[in-house]
Amino acid sequence: MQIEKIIVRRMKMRMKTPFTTSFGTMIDKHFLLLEAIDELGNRGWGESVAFDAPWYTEETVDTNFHIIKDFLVPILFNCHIEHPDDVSERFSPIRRNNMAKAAVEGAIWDAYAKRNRMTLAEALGGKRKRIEVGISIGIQGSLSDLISIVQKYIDEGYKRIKVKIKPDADIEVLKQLRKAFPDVPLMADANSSYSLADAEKLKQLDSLDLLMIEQPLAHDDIIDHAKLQKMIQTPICLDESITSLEDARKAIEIGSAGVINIKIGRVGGLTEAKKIHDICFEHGIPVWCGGMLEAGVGRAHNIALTTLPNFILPGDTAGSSRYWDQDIIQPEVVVEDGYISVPTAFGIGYEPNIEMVEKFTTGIWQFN
Ligand code: OSB
Ligand code: MG
Repeated sequence: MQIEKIIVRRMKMRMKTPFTTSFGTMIDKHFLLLEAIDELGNRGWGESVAFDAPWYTEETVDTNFHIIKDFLVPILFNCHIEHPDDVSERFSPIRRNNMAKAAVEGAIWDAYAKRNRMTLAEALGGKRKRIEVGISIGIQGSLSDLISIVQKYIDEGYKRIKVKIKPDADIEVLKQLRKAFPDVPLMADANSSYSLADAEKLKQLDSLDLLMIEQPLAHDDIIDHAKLQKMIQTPICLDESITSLEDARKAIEIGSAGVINIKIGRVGGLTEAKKIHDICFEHGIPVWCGGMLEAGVGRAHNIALTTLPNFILPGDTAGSSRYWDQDIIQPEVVVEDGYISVPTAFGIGYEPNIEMVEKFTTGIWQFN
């Protein structure tokens, strides 16, 4: 396979409701949408998950654009690709910039699957026909707002509730939530807002029967997480800290995590995501697919990845209607009774809705 053309669009979509984490609030979602076209005319789609500011990782929409335009596209145009696994190999001389790499690699995986007349899930080796879905809920203004939002998503069928916490909105909120929903599978995501000095406070989580606590400590730490895991019963799930197979291997070896959240963008693409899935499987560490407030193309990639066998916990792969009045794919991603049916059309399995894509495009560049 030879990639002959790459189209990059800068997108801006208004979210249905703002999303608040321990870092701040997001109102509009800015991202890059990519198309990779091969010598036979197969078109693959990819979505960069970097945000417009570097608060989750160091990448942004604009750093992704720079890395794609000036480094990744030239590499691609100079190589023949037998299999999408070759792409991460070719990109390996470029340090980090994982979200930029993943966006390009994702478009190539889609083109490769279409070219070989299979679904992206099949191309990855996934077997599941439907996937279980949870929901991630941002920090709310009041406890009663939070409770009614949780109720709404339980009524929609979501299989697991994740809430964001931060040091001045944590244990008491979770206690009240547990009281209101005694049996619901519940977890909390701290997005790195604590340190080991908070261990005594975090121990209080153990009485709340949480599925896990996600990324309580620093975004680049695995050592303190291992120390904390020895002090608390609640399984620690790593998100920000795992950016590669090597990170996962080391974290498993020292006991930093009982669970790993895999995000395709954070780890540099589907090939690396699959490797992390596999090493976790070998070591009995369950994984689930995280989310980055994706539009439909990114969502489709997450769904395909989640068909692999060790994705045994519901992911943050909510339906299109979670964030969008209208998504950029058709059909939209629908959640029914807490499940998404894996699409059966070739490649990512959803068609970009060109009218919507154009509506949300703020810039377009073509490389060939
Ligand atoms: O930490 O998982 C996270 C959103 C933005 C940045 C980081 C995270 C999240 C979410 C939402 O939790 C996941 C989603 O619904 O896409
Ligand atoms: Mg997280």
